[in-house]
Amino acid sequence: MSRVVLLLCALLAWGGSALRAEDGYDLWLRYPLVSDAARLREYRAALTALVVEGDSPTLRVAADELARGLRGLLGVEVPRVGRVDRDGVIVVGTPAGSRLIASLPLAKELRAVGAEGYVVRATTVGGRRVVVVAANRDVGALYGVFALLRRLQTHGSLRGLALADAPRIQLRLLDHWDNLDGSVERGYAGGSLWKWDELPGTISPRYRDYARANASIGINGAVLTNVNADARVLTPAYLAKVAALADVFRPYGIRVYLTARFSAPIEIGGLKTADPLDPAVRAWWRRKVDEIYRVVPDFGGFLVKANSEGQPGPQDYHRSHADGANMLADALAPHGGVVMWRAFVYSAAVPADRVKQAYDEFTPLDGAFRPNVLVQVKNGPLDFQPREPFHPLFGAMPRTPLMMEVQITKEYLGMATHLVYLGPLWREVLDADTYARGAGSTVAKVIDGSLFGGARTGIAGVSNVGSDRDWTGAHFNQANWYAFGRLAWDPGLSAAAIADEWIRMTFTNDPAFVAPVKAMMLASREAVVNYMTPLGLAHLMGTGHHYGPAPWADAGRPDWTPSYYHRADTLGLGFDRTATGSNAVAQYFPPVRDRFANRATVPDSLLLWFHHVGWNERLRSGRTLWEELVHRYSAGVDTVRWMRRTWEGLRGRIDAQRYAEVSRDLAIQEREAKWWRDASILYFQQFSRMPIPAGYEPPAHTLEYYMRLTCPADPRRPTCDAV
Ligand code: GCV
Repeated sequence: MSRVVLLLCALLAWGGSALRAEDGYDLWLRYPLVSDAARLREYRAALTALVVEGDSPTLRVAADELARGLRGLLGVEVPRVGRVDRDGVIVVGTPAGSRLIASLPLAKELRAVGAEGYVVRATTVGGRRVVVVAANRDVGALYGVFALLRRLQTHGSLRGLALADAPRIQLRLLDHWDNLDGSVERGYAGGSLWKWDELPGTISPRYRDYARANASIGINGAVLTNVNADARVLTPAYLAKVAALADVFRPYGIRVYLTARFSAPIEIGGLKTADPLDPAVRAWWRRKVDEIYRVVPDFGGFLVKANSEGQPGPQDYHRSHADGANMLADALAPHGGVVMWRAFVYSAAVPADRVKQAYDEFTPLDGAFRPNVLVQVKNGPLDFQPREPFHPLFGAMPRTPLMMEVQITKEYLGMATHLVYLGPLWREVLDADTYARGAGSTVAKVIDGSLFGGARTGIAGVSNVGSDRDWTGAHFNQANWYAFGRLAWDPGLSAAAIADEWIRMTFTNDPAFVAPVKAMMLASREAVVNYMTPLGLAHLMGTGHHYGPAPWADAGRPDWTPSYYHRADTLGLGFDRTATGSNAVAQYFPPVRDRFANRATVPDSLLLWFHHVGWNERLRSGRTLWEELVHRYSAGVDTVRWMRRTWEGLRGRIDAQRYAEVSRDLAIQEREAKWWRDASILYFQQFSRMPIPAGYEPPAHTLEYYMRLTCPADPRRPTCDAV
């Protein structure tokens, strides 16, 4: 080894062992020197040089990423060479671009992984040991490179290396709720990443790092703008900015999409109407779409929120959602673009239970949409609550491709500061059995197309990324971005396996750190359910800002107020959604419907979602509803305390900066979990009129005190000292 390389190794090793401060910018792509000496030796022997045959922007970024990763992980510069001239060469490419890859017996495996998949395996070429990263398309090779790097980052063995994987869902998108003024709706990580005022002239290096992070987890699309859309993004000046972003993202396999404001033909087109059946409106959208494709040739399509929460839509002209979606779909079809039409619709004017409305509006339209329309459905029928049952539309529209939309940003789950790992929440929804075609008709099979055989599939996560240095406002929020991508790629992955990878890559492979942190992450979702909305309660937060508990709030639109949802009275608690109430339960297929409708079979976790339960009724635990409620609220706080203690025991195992920042956030979380517990218990106690059972910590203040508390100005870093 040359002296320069040795020096480099020494510097890198020192950097790794000294636990230098880290600010989180590098996400799970930190590539620190491998700390396990035996693994490091194995890797250095197995990975000695790099051959990339073929040339394209995607192959170039794949090669750059591999070189960068190996430089960090192995502490040596792995040279690019022209051929397999030694043991340990990594060969990257596609059969079309690389004669070497084409010569290997990989045809069958490559056929199985399709357009975006990859095959990574240890083999020999001309008697020399090599590692091949092969794919049918360049983007597959990029994904294969990230898979290989993941193996190294998690200190996995290379012996008998044989990875072959392909995404099960086609559209794997981040939906940014970013506004053109730089703000982010429900964003808790600073402002928008997109610097509209600087674009297209100035390209922030963060755009490329954002694309790298997304590609590393298989995300292949970004909807750049808020669903509460601004038509100006469709004007030439903004399209030039969009094109500049698309240029940065393209090598990483990421397409851009935009939100289409339905009234754009009026607002920026000078028309008098946006009626989707009006020929002039249809012609305007066709011209607009043609214009977009002239500047962004691989534009993905439109995401639309229509006739929902004040947004314009086809119903303004007495047309259906299908009429609106199909008009846009017709304009996009010649270019291969899609429309993602959201099913998040409900109206204050409609007296029906809000959670029933999307199903009622959309099921009659099944089969009425053009083939390039996907209907985008939130995971639950209400609105990204800590726990909801799965949305009854899943399984109920067999002739329409349904995408699932989840929220990565934690609007209702503690915003920036609370440590809540969302893997278990998403796993629960994906595993839910709709029974649409009998047992085993899971939500995952609806959205990956395997249940109804649909040609188009997709999943979208409302992004939690912003301009903060750590991207997501807090270190553990990065795990949710990561988990979303991994589950979008493979909706069968376990939440624990994803957490394991993420911890190892983001912090350390030290087992004394990985195991307890994984336990914290896996417990965190149930903790937030318990301290905010136990037993199937929902929507108990402050109106508008959605921060902190306010079960007492009853002013304004009924379906935006907690009292509409919890229905507490002196008899009991919960929303009767059975046949004696709103009958929302009838929207599920049997036997799910019967299971939820029957007080004896409904899971405790959804009890108060479907039933109004008497305060003295006994639950499975043997405790009465009132006792169980207090028990769950208290358990939520106890879990957070345990998380804090666990974290305190990990001091010194990671860098000081991230350790301290997580400690600070956990302190906030504990304070606020208590706030939720105490305010909620005191509020419900007015109805139960029962004392807090013995053995539980009494509330710190009176109900009046909590009702007077105002939301901190900055919910990202609350200074609600009074809590
Ligand atoms: C973008 C919830 C949020 C809104 C959001 C809406 C939606 O109501 O509070 O901020 O608007 O969902 O998903 O359209």
